[in-house]
Amino acid sequence: MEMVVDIAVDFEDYFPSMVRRLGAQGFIMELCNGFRLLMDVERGLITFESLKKNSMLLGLNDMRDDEIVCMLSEGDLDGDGALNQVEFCILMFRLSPGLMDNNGSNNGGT
Ligand SMILES: [Ca+2]
Repeated sequence: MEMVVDIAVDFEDYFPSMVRRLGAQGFIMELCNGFRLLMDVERGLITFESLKKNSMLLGLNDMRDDEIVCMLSEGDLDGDGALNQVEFCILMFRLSPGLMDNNGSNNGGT
């Protein structure tokens, strides 16, 4: 749990600014893009191997093996040991406490 919080600290800086820039819907699309970057292409799931291999793409290259295991077990809701797209998005939101609190008032305007 503490390790997950560690990872979340990085995301916390990053995600709220993304939400402000993209809006909630755009942010979810970014999450889906992130999922595709991290997933095992053949299985369509994020596995330990795919996460380890692809995490560098997202600048998470200092993630340790035990942090990856921790993140997977934290996000895995159906117990298959891997993250599907829904599980990944839910995990990302859970890792960003308060993220959606300021949603709705920043549409950018034209
Ligand atoms: Ca799962």
